[in-house]
Order: sequence, then C-alpha cells, then structure tokens
Amino acid sequence: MVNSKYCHHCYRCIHSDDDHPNEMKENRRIEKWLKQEKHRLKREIRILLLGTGESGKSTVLKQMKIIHGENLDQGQQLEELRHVIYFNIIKGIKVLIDARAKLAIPWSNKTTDIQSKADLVFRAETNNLITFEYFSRYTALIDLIWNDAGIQATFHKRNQYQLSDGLPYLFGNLKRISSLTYKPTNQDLLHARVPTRTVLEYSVQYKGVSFHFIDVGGQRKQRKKWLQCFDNMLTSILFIVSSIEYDQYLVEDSTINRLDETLAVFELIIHSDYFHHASIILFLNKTDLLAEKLKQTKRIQRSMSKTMDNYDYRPQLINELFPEYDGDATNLQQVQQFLLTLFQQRRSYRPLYPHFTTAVDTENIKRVFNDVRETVLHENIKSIINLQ
Ligand SMILES: Nc1nc2c(ncn2[C@@H]2O[C@H](COP(=O)(O)OP(=O)(O)O)[C@@H](O)[C@H]2O)c(=O)[nH]1
Ligand SMILES: [Mg+2]
Repeated sequence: MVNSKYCHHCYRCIHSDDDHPNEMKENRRIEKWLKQEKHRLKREIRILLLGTGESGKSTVLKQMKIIHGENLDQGQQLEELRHVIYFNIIKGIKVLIDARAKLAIPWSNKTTDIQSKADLVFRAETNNLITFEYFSRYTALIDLIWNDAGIQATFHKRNQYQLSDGLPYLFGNLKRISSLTYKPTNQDLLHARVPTRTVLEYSVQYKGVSFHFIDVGGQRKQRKKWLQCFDNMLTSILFIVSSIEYDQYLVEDSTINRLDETLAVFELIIHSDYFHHASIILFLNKTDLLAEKLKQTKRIQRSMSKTMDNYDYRPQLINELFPEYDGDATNLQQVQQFLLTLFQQRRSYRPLYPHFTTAVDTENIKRVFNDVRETVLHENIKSIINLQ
C-alpha cells in the first residue's frame, strides 16, 4: 500500500482522505463528467438546416456532398435523377402554360399554331415515371414554347404564381438533357428539385470533429418535425432564406407574403426553448437571382421612361412591399443589408452569423462553409467553457 502524504482524491493536497472537503469530491465528480461530455460534444456537431420551402436547404446539403467528394457515379442515382429532371421540365412548362393563360398574356409566335401545341404538352402525364421515350415526344415543343416571348413575359411575372427557381437553368440545357446519352452533372443535380419529404442527413469529418447536417424539409406541414429533431443536444441552426421572396406569396396561402412568413418562422425558432443553446447561422441565399432581379428592375425602369409598354412586367420594388426600406430599391448591397436588418431585429439578445450565399455555386458554398465551420467550432468551445 502506498502511504502517500497526498490525498487520494486529487493527489495534490495534503488533506487526509477523511477530512478532504466534500465539496472537492463533488467537484471531481463534475469535472470527470464534464471531461466526458466535452469529449463527446467536441466530436459531434449537429447542424440543423431550417427555413421555409424552396429557400435552398436541400441544395446546401447536396453541396456538402459534392464538396466532400461524393460524386454522382452510381448508376441507380443517375437514373433516378434523370427522371426527376424530366419531371421538373414537363411540370415546369405546364405551370408556365397555365400561368400565361391566367395572366392573359398573348402568345408571340403567330406563325405556328402554338396554342394547340401548348394544349398537347399541357396534357402530358406526370404521375408515372417519365421515360426517355415519353420525354422525347415533347422536347421540341417545350423548346418552342419556352422561347416564345409570351411565355418569357409570363416567366418574368413569376412572383404571381409558383415556379421553381431551378427551371430556367434546366430549360436552358434542354438540348443536352434531351439527348439519349444524357448523363446528369453536379450542376444539373443542384438545379433539380425534389421536395424533401423525409429527413435527410449527411456527416462530414473535420479535425476529428463530425459535422452532422440534418435537412428536415420546409413546407408548413413538416414544420412540427423540426422540433422533434432536436433533443437539446448542442447544435447549430443554419437558417436559410431566399433573398428574392420579398415579392412572392406562399404556395399554401396566396395572401401571405413569403418574406413575412420566413421572418415569423425565424422569430419562432429563435425564441424556442428547444433551440436555446444553439448558435444561429443565417444564409441570405439566392444572391445570384436577387442580383438578376434587381438588374431587370433597373432595366425596365429605364425603358419605362421611353415607353409604357413594359409597365406590366416591372417587378415590384422592395419599398413598395416593405415601406420601411429607404434605400435604393435596385441596389444589391443595400437591399441585402436591409434584408439582414430584418432578421437582426428579431434575433433578441443572441448573436447571429450571417452570410450572403448562392447555394448552386459550389465555390461560394465551399468558402462559406469554411467560415461556418470555424464559427461552429468556436461557438462549441465557448459553450463547453460556459458549462464549467
Ligand atoms: N439560382 C439559384 N437557385 C437556387 C439557389 N438555391 C437554391 N436554388 C434552387 O431553388 C430550388 C429550391 O431549392 P431547394 O434546395 O430544393 O429548397 P428547399 O425546399 O429549401 O430544400 C432548387 O431548384 C434549387 O436549384 C441559389 O442560390 N441560386
Ligand atoms: Mg428540400
């Protein structure tokens, strides 16, 4: 038996075992627990992707896989994606055909009987799996319809109905996509749209830490699931916002402005007890589309001074919808800053880590992810220190 003059609790002080203060025993117990806990927390970071529908959550998750070297090489995956893209294109052109009629915008192509061609495409079946043969029957017609100036005008008024943001890219690549030997690329994957009905997860390792991303889908009825996903484990929230939604309305209720809805959801999350300890990262996403939208507004404003023809196609200005905006309604940085302020005003006392992002741009997300990773690691360490 070692007869040390040092105590058996800490091997540092010179108290005998019996008169070693109880407090110290307790401290050691807590210290041990903390050490285990720190070890666990340090090694796994859970990042919950939140935001309303179509904001870009699934796209960010796809980017994580692409950035970390997961390629679309499995036959099965490619095949499935091909069908999803055929489906997106046929469904998209049908939405445009329908919207043109509802908005009463005339066809511009007068030489061919474009209306009967559009009727034919409109009757295309999208409930079953769309094969290459089936899709091929429609590609030439889709191309003709998409390029009609009446449909283009309808497209420019897309805030008045619901059209997925990946579609202009897919229509622009129709020729390649309609080839028999078509093999979807990463860019195609990023622009394809599959509504998230189940919870998607993806983990990446960095410096011995596992970053676990969770995408729980964003439509209104799925929102309940968000809370269940969170059991008070240390987590960060990545809240994603579509920056172009200030003049758009909900799919579920066309009287509700999408940005108002997003702000309400953000507020709910930030004040929720479930997310009390989570750090909040904000992506103001679709920067590319916002830049394009503001450029188009500027162009139309300029041409309006010469002719009123285009008046109908002028996008609504942000200050017409959010009167508190007093900047230049066509200036990208000013509009972005204003959007950010709206979220900052709702964050209460908590820090917010904002980024302006373009989720379909792999280089952009790679850069942003480097920052996010550092923020999350830093926040994680801070909260571990706070536990002590
Ligand atoms: N141009 C552009 N399209 C985007 C961006 N982020 C997402 N999208 C497109 O927007 C659509 C909806 O994105 P998705 O990630 O499915 O949204 P989710 O409902 O939040 O998961 C998809 O067609 C994406 O390709 C972006 O930053 N720029
Ligand atoms: Mg999704």
